[in-house]
Amino acid sequence: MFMRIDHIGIACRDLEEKIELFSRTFELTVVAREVNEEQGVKEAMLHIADGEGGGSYIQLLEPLSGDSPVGKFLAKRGEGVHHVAFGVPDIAEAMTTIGEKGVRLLDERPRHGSMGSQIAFLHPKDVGGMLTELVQAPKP
Ligand code: MC0
Repeated sequence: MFMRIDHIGIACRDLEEKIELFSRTFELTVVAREVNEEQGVKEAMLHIADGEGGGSYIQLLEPLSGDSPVGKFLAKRGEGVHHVAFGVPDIAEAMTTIGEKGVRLLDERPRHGSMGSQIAFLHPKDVGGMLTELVQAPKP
């Protein structure tokens, strides 16, 4: 199964402040902004590089409410790395293959993600404490 790093998701209390910090520090550019009500986040994607199968990004995430996944994470752990997202060519196939290895899927079917992608999460307790996301980029 071919995988690449699609993005690293960072939990933030103030999205605009962290966009300014990451843009200034690493000279990255915001290429997309979105409010994803289903996931309970307001987010920005900062482009790092392009590679085989798609780009790689830093994803900054501000929660829409305290009881959303990122809101609960901030209350418990504070700001920082929230998840790592692997890009896969076929998300349904990746979910089946990984699920058969005994890793719990947090989504029964792919959901809507950043920039038109399809996404699904794996339970952090089954992946060494790392909340893991699978991403299938939209077809060009
Ligand atoms: C919770 N845990 C984590 C974690 N969040 N471990 C590592 N990284 C994280 N981000 C740990 C907790 O500390 C706890 O461990 C255990 O997992 C269960 O957590 P909980 O607090 O009891 O349960 P919940 O209700 O907070 O659920 C956690 C869970 C949830 C990961 C299942 O957040 C979830 O379903 N997340 C997937 C969706 C998501 O995160 N959406 C936001 C990004 P202990 O040892 O204390 O028991 S949306 C996104 O990123 C989209 C827009 C995109 O990329 O396109």
